[in-house]
Amino acid sequence: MKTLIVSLLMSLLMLPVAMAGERNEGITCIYKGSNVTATYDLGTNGTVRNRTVKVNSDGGGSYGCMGRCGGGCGWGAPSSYTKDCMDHDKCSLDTGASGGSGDSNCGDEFNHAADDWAWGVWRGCRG
Ligand SMILES: [Ca+2]
Repeated sequence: MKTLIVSLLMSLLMLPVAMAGERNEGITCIYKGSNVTATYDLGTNGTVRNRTVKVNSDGGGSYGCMGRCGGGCGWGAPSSYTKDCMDHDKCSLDTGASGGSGDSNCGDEFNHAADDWAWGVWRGCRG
């Protein structure tokens, strides 16, 4: 019985990991000019895409600074470059996302990037 309860608890703990098509990678710094693999999924648990993107490259339109947290290239305030922000930028660029956390494809990536946006500079991820 005890084994059953333990394995049940284990599977409950593993559930969020197993469900995540794309995961929150904490605040992982990325650096301008380097190539990183942007990962996102369609929907919130859909087909995962991996795409190589050069950090700070110009994706066109409002995606002039790929991997930078916050909208576009900003207005001069310090911002950070992180993996989760790159995932969200690439997702948004490829799927034409809008609406931040409410976007059907990139809302989950947006939420994963929120801590990066808030704390990335403080954590030393200024690119
Ligand atoms: Ca997604």
